[in-house]
Amino acid sequence: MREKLDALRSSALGDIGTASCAAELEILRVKYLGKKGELTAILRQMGTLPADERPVFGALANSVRADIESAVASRASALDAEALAERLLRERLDVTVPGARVELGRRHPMSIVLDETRDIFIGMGFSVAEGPEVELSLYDFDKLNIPPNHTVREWSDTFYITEDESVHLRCQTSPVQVRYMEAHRPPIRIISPGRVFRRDETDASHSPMFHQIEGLVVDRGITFGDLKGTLNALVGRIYGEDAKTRFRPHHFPFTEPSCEVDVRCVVCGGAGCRTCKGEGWLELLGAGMVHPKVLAGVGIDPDIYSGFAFGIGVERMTMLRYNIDDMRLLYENDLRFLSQFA
Ligand code: 2NM
Repeated sequence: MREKLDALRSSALGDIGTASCAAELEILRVKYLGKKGELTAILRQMGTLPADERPVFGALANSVRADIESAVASRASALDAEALAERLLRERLDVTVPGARVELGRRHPMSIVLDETRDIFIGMGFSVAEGPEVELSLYDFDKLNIPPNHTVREWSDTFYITEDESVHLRCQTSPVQVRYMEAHRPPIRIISPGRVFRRDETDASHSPMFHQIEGLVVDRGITFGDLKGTLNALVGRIYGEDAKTRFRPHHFPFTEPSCEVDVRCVVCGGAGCRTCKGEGWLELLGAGMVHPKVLAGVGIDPDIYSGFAFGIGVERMTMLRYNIDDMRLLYENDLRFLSQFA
């Protein structure tokens, strides 16, 4: 019996010491200490011993049990420690690896020019008005003193919303100003930025959709001098205080008198080059004193009030500002182009 117990102890301790995982260890524990295990089997034979030998073997059996139990416990904690060490190694994080860079977007060059222009006019006391892109020809033409058969009505061709041609995509943002004048009494100082649509083929300087900023001032005693002062202030802020302007007589149905405003060529300084086609001047915008018929049409008495208005192409202003030679660049969303503007 003693030999059996000693052999059991040494084989159990050997097996347990090399158990490679918790599951294997549990199988060994059951094998040696379980109800149907080897130690139990030996203890069952105790009954065959003489009564005086039983306590000695009982004590020995208990110490074998205790040794196996403590071997199981220490192997279990050794396996836990190994598993933890292995997991820490596997899940190790290198906190010094640089993070993924988040690319910041930037403003489109037209947004830069538009934001700046908006700030300049807000600084002069203007507010910003907006209106629908789908417009009545009543507001885009009739109330602007553009008669039924005027050629500029062809701008709206192919952009009709209704077959009778009374609703179309607006050709200018002037209808916003007409609507504003109908809803507000002078003094009026607004700009109306927005998308406009015209029957034009796409090329380096045309697009069937482009952007305008129109402006309108109506009050008692507004003169052409106010128009010149306001537009010179704008040009000075956008193109530099040494930029020169030229006001040329022109015709618009909705203003009288009307003019076009040129800025001295930003590329050659007036000497004549490819950009200004040898002229020394670049056409920038159209303007004029609001026609008395337009004022009367919105219920503002032209004998008491006068006003000036102007219209600028945002694409054109942006191209002159940054010396961009093809308008299509502004629509293509090519980051090699767009990332050049701060
Ligand atoms: C331009 C040129 C000149 C203009 C006129 C008006 C209104 F509504 F007051 F009659 N709004 N915008 C105007 C005047 C627009 O664009 C080249």
